[in-house]
Amino acid sequence: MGLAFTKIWQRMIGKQEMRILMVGLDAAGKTTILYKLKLGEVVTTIPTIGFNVETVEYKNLSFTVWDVGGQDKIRPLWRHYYQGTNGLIYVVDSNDRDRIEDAREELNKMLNEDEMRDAVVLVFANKQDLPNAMTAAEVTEKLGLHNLRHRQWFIQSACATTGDGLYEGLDWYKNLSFTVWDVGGQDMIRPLWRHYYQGTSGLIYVVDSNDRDRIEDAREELNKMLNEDEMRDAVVLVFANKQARWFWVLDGFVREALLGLELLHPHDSSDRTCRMQ
Ligand SMILES: Nc1nc2c(ncn2[C@@H]2O[C@H](COP(=O)(O)OP(=O)(O)OP(=O)(O)O)[C@@H](O)[C@H]2O)c(=O)[nH]1
Ligand SMILES: [Mg+2]
Repeated sequence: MGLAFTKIWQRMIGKQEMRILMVGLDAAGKTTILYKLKLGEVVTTIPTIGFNVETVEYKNLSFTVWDVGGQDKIRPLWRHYYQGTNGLIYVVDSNDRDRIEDAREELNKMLNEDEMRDAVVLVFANKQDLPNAMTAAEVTEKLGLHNLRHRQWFIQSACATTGDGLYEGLDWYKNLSFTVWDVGGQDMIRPLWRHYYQGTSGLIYVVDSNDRDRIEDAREELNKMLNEDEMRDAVVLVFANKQARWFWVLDGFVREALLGLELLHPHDSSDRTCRMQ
C-alpha cells in the first residue's frame, strides 16, 4: 500500500524535490561527496567554514544539498539549516574510531530537535577504502541507529573519492514510505487543519468535482492553507474527485474555479510544485 501510494504520488508530482542537510564531523568527507555527486569529480577541499549548496538531479529526484562545515566550533551553526529539511545525510569517517562517540552525540543532539522531527536520515559510512575502516554494521552499532524510534533511516557504506555507494544511498529515497493524515473536512472541523501543518511535505487536496456550490469554499480554504508559513514548502496534489467518464469536461471547470493551478505558479512567489489529477 505504502509503496503503491509512493508510486502514484511520484507520478503525480513528477520530479520529487528534497531539501537535504548534509552534516557530520569535520573531515568526514561531506564536501568531497557533494562535488562527486554534482560534478562526478574529486575536488580538492579545504575545511568548510560556512556551507556549500548544490542541486543534484538523480533519476526522478532533485536534491538541494546543503553541505555545512563540521568543525566543532562551527557545529552550533547547524541548527540554522534545520528548517524545511526533509532529509539529513550524516557523513561518518569510518576510519576515525577515536571520534565515533562524538559523531553519535552530535547526531542524537540534532535528531532531538523539534525541527528535525520528520527528517529521514541517510548515513554514509564513508572512507571504506581505508584499511582500518569500520564496517557499516559497526558504524550502525556505534551510532546507536537501531535505537532510533519513529525515524526512517538507512546506512550505506561509501567511498567518496571513488564514488562507490553514493548513488546507492540516494536510491534509498525512492523507497521511503508516506504517512498520510486524513483530516475531517466539515466546516466546524476545518480550523483544526492547522494543527497538522507542521512537518508536512505534501498536501493532497481532494475536491468533489460535482459540488459546484462549494467550489468557491474549496478555493478559499486551499488558499488560506497555502498562505500559512508552515506550508511554505509543501508540494500540492489536487484530486478532482468523483469524476465519472461523462464528467471529464468538469475537470477544466474545477481547475479554473480552484486556482488554475498552473497559474498559481507564476503568481505565487514561492516555487511550489503543483499537479492536478
Ligand atoms: N581515503 C579517503 N579519503 C576521503 C574520502 N572522502 C573524503 N576524503 C578525504 O578526506 C578529507 C576531508 O574531506 P572533506 O570533504 O573536505 O571533509 P568535510 O566533511 O567536508 O570536512 P569539513 O568541511 O571540515 O566539515 C579530504 O582530504 C578528502 O580527500 C574517502 O572516501 N576516502
Ligand atoms: Mg567541507
